Amino acid sequence: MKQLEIMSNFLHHITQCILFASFFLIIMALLKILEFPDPKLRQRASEVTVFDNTLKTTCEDMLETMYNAKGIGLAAIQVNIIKRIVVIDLSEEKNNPLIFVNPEIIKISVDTKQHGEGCLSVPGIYENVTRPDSFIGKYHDLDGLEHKLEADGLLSVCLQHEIDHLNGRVFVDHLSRLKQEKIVRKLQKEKRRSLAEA
Ligand code: GNR
Ligand code: NI
Repeated sequence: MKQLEIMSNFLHHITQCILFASFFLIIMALLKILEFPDPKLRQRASEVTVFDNTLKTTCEDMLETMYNAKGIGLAAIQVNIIKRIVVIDLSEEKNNPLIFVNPEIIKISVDTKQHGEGCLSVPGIYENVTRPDSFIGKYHDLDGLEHKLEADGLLSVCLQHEIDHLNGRVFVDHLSRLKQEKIVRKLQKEKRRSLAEA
């Protein structure tokens, strides 16, 4: 009898947990982030031509995924959506989501700048990358309207990093072969360690 009571209590708890979890699944979707050197990250993403509610939902899911992972930017290709969509939030309070559909660089500055970069698809790696200091570009918003853009500072760094993703490029491609090999080995070691723990 006592056993039956424990069992029923246990089932009650499990049911509550599932209800609780599904509540969150309804209001947000965390997407799985692909990790270097996954060949899926090497595809060229295709232009967005339809500006519908599916696109809006995709952007919301991407923002949730980016905030959850503590990133400042995310390209759709990183979550296995092969479309030219980028989300960014550079604000301290994480309350300024920016969405760039079909972002394009028109003109880069001659000046270059070195900046420390990390990537949600290359966890735990942080290296200096040299890129054009600023650029002029364009993008579409969620309604399909085209906007012009002059990016400098962190927005310039981050958008160039994201546009690289859309073209199948990852920030480690800008590093020396030796550094790239070291990074691959470090990530493999990290993966083996986490598999052994599980
Ligand atoms: O979270 C991120 N931080 C970051 C820091 C310096 C330069 C670029 C970035 S983007 C990165 C998130 C990411 O992987 N976007 O693709
Ligand atoms: Ni990245």
